[in-house]
Amino acid sequence: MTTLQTRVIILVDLDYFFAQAEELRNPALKGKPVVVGMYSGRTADSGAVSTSNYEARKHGVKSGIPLFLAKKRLEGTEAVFLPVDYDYYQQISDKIMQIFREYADAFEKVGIDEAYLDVTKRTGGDFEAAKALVQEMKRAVKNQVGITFSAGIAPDKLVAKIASDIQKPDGVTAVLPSEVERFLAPLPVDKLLGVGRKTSAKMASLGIKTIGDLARYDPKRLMEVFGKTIGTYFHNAAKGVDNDPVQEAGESESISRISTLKEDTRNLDTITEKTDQQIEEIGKEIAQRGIRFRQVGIIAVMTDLTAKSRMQMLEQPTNDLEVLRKTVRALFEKYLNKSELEIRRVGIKIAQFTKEETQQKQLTSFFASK
Ligand code: TTP
Ligand code: MG
Repeated sequence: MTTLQTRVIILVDLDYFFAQAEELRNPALKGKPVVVGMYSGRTADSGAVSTSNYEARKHGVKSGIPLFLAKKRLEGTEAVFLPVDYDYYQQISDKIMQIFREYADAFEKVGIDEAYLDVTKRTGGDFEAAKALVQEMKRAVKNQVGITFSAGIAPDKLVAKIASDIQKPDGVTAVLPSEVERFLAPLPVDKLLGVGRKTSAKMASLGIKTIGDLARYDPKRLMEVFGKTIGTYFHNAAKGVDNDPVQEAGESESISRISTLKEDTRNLDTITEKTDQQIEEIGKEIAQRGIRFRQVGIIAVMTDLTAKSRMQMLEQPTNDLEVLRKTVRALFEKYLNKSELEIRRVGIKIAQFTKEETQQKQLTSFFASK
């Protein structure tokens, strides 16, 4: 019998990120309301709040409200207003994401301040171990960068994301597989990705207010109302079912090169002379695209035209071509020991890319971001 292993997924979300980053470089801001604004430039106060710290939120100042309104609500306080400094936040984010990556079997960044970690393997599927891991990550990020974050731990991405919002800032909320439906049931439907104002109004007209209402609603009827794809998604989502893997954007792609040798050979130097040329080309492409790779493969087409491939996973994503050269050589060496035939064509393939900037994926881009 095959039993599907329950996954352990963590969603990490940096607390009041832009504002916290500002507090980090200027600790004198701490304790005062801090508002980071996107100034449109038309008049001194036109524009909107990007984010605010928790002091400012006490006064009703939050993401999206107009700056003039924020000013009004914070009148008479020591509030500090700052313009968005995206490059600086990006630097802080990069450092933190690098730390998070080390704690994950699989890692997926979904925005400047958010990422999913699949920690199933390293926790042995144990949620207590995952909680301890989050505490360790919190200490590492606090000590090495000076920023706090909140986390949700759950059997899938959908529930982890909702859980991460429950205790903020600096919180952790774990939802065990057996607790998923009970956890979701009382929450309003608009907590689900893809349920915006229009959809929740539509659902309300069907008598669906909470995620529990949605879970109990006839799935056939949902499909009639919202279409098959989205109706099915809503039904599964309400039950907390989400099989989307944690996967870095672009991870499914690969880059490969293959070419014919001057003569059929079993000579390792002749072979690597060819693959070195291929590596040079591939090197240009990955530099251009700003990607790192974790998987290295070789391809050998033998004199009898059978094709063989061998693959190796590196410890960490890299863009180091010397590592690629060594790995390719080692793979061919090992392969030649196993095979009698001469090789006619050789190739290499790299995959499992990680990219510096992220694209929002599938569902996240399918539905306008919430
Ligand atoms: P969020 O994680 O939504 O918000 P936050 O990190 O500021 O606060 P929380 O503690 O609740 O997680 O967004 C991350 C960053 O994205 C945020 O710091 C600023 C930016 N942002 C905007 O520029 N405009 C917006 O409308 C929102 C919601 C966020
Ligand atoms: Mg955040």
